[in-house]
Formats: sequence, C-alpha cells, structure tokens
Amino acid sequence: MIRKYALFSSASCLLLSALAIISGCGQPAAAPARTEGLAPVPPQPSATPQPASVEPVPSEPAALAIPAPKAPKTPAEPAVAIPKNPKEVPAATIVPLGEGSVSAKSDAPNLVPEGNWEEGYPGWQLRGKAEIKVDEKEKLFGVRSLRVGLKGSTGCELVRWEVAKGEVKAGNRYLLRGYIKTQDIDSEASVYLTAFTINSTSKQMSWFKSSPITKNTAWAEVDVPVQVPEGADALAVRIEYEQNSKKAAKGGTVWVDDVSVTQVTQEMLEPENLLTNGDFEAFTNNWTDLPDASHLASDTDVKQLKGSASLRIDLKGLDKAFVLQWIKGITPNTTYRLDGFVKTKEAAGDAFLTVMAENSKRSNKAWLSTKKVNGTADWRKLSLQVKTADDTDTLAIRFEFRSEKEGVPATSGSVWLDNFTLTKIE
Ligand SMILES: [Ca+2]
Ligand SMILES: [Ca+2]
Repeated sequence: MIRKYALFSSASCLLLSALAIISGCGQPAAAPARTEGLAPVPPQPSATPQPASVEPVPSEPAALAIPAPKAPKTPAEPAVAIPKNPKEVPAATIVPLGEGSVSAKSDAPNLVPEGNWEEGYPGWQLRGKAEIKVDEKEKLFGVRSLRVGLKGSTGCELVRWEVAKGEVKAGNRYLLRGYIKTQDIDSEASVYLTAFTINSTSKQMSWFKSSPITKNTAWAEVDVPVQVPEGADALAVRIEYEQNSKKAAKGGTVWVDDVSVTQVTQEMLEPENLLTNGDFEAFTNNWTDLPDASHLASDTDVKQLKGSASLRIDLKGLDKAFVLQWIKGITPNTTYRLDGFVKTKEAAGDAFLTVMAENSKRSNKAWLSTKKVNGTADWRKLSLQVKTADDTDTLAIRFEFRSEKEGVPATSGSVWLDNFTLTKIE
C-alpha cells in the first residue's frame, strides 16, 4: 500500500501530463468488431420432441435428438414448445470457437480499444524495467498481443490513464477484463490486472485488483469488477508485475491481449446460472454420474479459461457415460438457454448436451439435444434454447458421451466439460 501511494504522489504530475497528451489524442476509435473464433454456425433445426411418455427415466435421448421421420399422428402437447419457424427461437445451435476460444463478450463500447495491441501500445506508459513488444505468435485475438519481457526486472507497470474520462460517475459499474498468459514467472512474484479510480480534486484513489497470476499460466480470462466510489471522476487501468520477495528470480514473460473496460448496466448483469457447480470446480458435486464416477476425473491441467478445473470423461470400450443435474422450480412458458464448453480428444462416440423438460405429474416429457461432437477438437460451445410449456416445472440437464448405437461398447477417447450455464431468458 505504501508503495502504491508513493507511486501515486510521483504519478500525479505524470497524470497531469498524461491528461494533456491524451486529451490531444481525440476520441478513441470504436473497437473493431470481434469475429475471429466466434463465427456462428447457422441454427440447426431442433430435435422433434417426442409425445408424452411415462417412462420414469429417459433412456433414449440420443434417438430423440434425431428428427423423427414421420410426425406422430396425434401428438400430445410437448413439454418443450418448438416454433415451426426456426427464426423465432433458435432451438439448437453449435458455435465452434477453435483454439483459444473464449466466451462471447458484451456489446458495450470498449473504453480501451488500444488494449487489443493491434496498433502497438499507444496511450500506455511503462514504468519500471521491462521490454515491451507486440507479439504476432502468441496472441488470442486479432494478430497481435503485447509481450512483456521481465529479464532483470524487480517490478514494472504499464498504465493507461483516463480510460473513462468524462463518463466516470459515483455508483457507475465497470468491468475491466483482460487475457493474460505467463511463462516462467517466479512463484515469489505476481502479475495483476488493476483498475483504479481517481478523485481529481482530492487525488484520492481506490484500487480494484485481480487475483495474482504467477508461474506458467495458459491464457486466462481475468475479470476485475469496478464500482466507482463517491467523488471519483476518472478511471485508469494498469498491468503490473511485482516481486513479493527479494528471493524472487528476475525474469519471465507475460502476454496480454484484449484488455477492455466496459460499463456494466443492470440489464447487462450476467443472468443467474441455475446449475450448481456448472464450472465443475467441485468435481461432480451436485451432478449425478452414470454409470459411475470411475470414468471421471477433475482435470486441473485442462480448463476453459476461467476457474481451475474441468471435468474429464475417459471411456474405453463402454457404451456410454453421462452426468445429470435436475433443476426444479422451472417457470412455465419461458425460454431457457443452456450453454456448455466441450473439448474432445480421439472421441469415438458422440458428445452432446440434452435438456429434458418434465411436468409436475411426471406425465409429459420432452427432450432436446445439441449437435453431437466427436473426434479431436479444442473447446467448443454447445448451446440450446428451450421454451417450456404450460405445465413444465422441471428441467434435467444432461451431458452424454455415448456410442452411436445403444448398447454397443464402442465409445472411447476423452471429453472435457467446463462452464455449463442454464439461464432464464424471458
Ligand atoms: Ca490482439
Ligand atoms: Ca472449471
């Protein structure tokens, strides 16, 4: 803390000069549209819901995911209503994201478009010892990231002043987000993404800091929520490297990509995830696994950007395995969205997500499934939207890895699951 305030007193003159520089730069250009890695595949037609069934346990969801060749003669009202016009509600879509995939981001304007490093690092000021360069090999978005070489450095910071000049008001909320990768950072040293607000009259500052990132960390999404305190009228962003001990080795490399600051409004707050442990940080807690947990592992080496673990399913010569979670208290006539990230390695068999909707009498059930994936592929997002019927009160969310033919023990390979969310849309 002492160090920071000392920094600030030496930085206040810098701030004034930075203001003069930045005010001459005019308005930042609008952030370029993000398209790479997120190209949506056109919505797939959904599975045809099956008529009501009294089976206590769904046993044929895979078959139900395939549109029936003929419509039932007298279809019972399905628990999941699917509009005939697929434009109204995209019933099942798959969005391949490819290597280094990330979740979709908000459409709010980015107040630090220079944080994508595509045009170098205009507006950023380096203090302390480091070698900064754009890097066209290690990047997550666009064609460049920023590489910070720390050879011989005991600490440094890269500051972008006044990212929300004229917009910062007490009570406003912002999300600072960046993507960071580290290599050979000493365990006694850390990298942080930090935002701070400034009261330009009193010079008082408030700090908002990410968790420390150290050692060797694959590209990780780092979020720092900021709530502007009373009296603050400016916001700045900092990427900092700090040694926590004199024993720390002076070296290592940090890559940064796509730093953004977006204002968060009430409507943009992430909807509640109705799944518990959908990020599989707690192995299979809250999930039912079938046939048993012997094929499952918590994998801390492979995960989809956030958190520290994914769930891995390894199969050899079995016909299927799945994890299941029941969600009760579902609202009728409401659209829900299911998203989940899946990675596959030599997966012989189909991996997919299924939703089963059920009424309170357990007399009306319907299934919808995402597209199936297999083979070897990096993280892909599987998504599904369902609209519940008049009497739906329960949804069962199931991830399946199974052979194409029921009962044929042909499934093999590995599948990783991470960041499953079920959210109420309307
Ligand atoms: Ca970039
Ligand atoms: Ca996780």
